[in-house]
Amino acid sequence: MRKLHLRQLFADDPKRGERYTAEAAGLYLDYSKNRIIDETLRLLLTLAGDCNLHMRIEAMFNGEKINVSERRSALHVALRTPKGESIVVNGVDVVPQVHTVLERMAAFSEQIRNGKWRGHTGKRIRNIVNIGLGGSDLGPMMAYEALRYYSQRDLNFRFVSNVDATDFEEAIRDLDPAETLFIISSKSFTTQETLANAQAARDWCLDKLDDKQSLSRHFVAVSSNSSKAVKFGIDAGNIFDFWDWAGGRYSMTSAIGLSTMIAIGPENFRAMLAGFHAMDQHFRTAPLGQNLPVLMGLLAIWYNNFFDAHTQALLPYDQYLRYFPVYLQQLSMESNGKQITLDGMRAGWQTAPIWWGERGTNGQHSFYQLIHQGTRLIPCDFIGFCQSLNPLGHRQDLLMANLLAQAEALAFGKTAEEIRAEGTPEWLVPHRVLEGNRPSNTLLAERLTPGTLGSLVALYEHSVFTQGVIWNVDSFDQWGVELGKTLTQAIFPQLEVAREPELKHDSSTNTLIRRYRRLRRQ
Ligand code: G6Q
Repeated sequence: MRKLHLRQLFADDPKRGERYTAEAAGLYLDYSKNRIIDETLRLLLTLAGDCNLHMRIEAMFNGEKINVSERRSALHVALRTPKGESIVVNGVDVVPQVHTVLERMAAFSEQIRNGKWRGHTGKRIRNIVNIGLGGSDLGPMMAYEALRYYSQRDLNFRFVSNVDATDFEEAIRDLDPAETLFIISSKSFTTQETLANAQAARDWCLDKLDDKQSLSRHFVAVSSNSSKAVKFGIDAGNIFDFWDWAGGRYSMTSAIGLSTMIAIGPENFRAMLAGFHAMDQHFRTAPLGQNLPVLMGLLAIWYNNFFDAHTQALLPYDQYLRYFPVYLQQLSMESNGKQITLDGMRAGWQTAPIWWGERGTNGQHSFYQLIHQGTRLIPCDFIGFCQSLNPLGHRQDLLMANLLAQAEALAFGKTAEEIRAEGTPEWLVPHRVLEGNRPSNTLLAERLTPGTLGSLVALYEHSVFTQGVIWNVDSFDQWGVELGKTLTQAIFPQLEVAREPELKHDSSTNTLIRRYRRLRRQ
């Protein structure tokens, strides 16, 4: 396959661009510009079979404890399961719990949206600030931006995540606390950065509103640790629950999506859940060879493990999807950035590549050069829509022409003969050659709606899961982030203490700490 060129594959089979396609839940996938033939697909599907992908999908949907290292289910699919269906975990049907919380979220969102919920001084809430980090930030931030078109425009949304105080200060600089609602989003309610920002928000409100009672009108929490939230000072009636079987990076359809629901309204939020659910059902029931997440997952394996590709580019041609690559980065890299298999052995193969990306056409004028002519193979996912939410003359056609042209140029390139035929001087010919054969998927949908966003996110969730199954890793834990947190706790007091306690780190860390202390004092 290494020697076969996409030019040849397309010449050999005029129907290739129609054959290598699949469609589900409002998404059309063209995977014909991949370096595969029928035999490749057959072998990849056999690999999926050998790894028991079907059984693992069922295990996930049935609430089995597939998060082995944390002994938990990974049941994000329950968060979008329609009322009346049932998923039992530890003897409890979780679907009614999910809907109870969704209904509470809907009632609260409506009150904020229609102005019935007032701030402490009687003013209407105009600003919603979500404070959270990682899975409690990226999903809400991405979804708000993606669905901004559907948002209530007299409400103003901000997302604060960084422990760098600048994030908080810049977010609240122009806000009036009397008109501001803080959503403290933290599953554990122990995340240091989130608590620091929540504390800053509390102090800011108390400073301006000068009454402890005011907090109950300006603070709500989303957490599975309500006792910690109450201890912090959140009114027990202002806490929206979620569960240990909903992992952080898979939680945007839980109460972590409260800011999204306030922005777009309960009806649109439900449409988003329906989009997720449609893709969930497709993943569970479609034959593997026509299954979008499975196909995309297997293609990712193909390049990662057989072509030694190190990265995967995500290229949405829609301004509203500007944070989609950042969101997917966590989804994939935190899920599958592992080297120990489910049996506790070291994986003898590469696992997750680096995911990165940018909106088209911005990326084109930045890093596409490397994808076209660099020495590395970078598989690309192009994502585009047939209708613009903001139609302006021929701009959508122009945008989509760019997407289609890039995928075409990557696949087919331009040969030396073609360049010579244009009268290019011989010395310039090699510089202008684009060898092509650079693979891509194209995902096309009619229009960016809440439902489309739901199916798009679910597509990637399940593609990531498929890859994790093949690599035989636990896609739902994240132990790698722990050590840094522990060391931060150790170093933090060493930076502050004036008498400079003895440092017992390595010579690099010690020297950096001493330098920081010196300059910090000045
Ligand atoms: C995601 C991770 C992680 C988590 C954050 C925030 O899967 O678990 O990104 O979401 O560390 O955690 P809390 O919601 O507990 O504050």
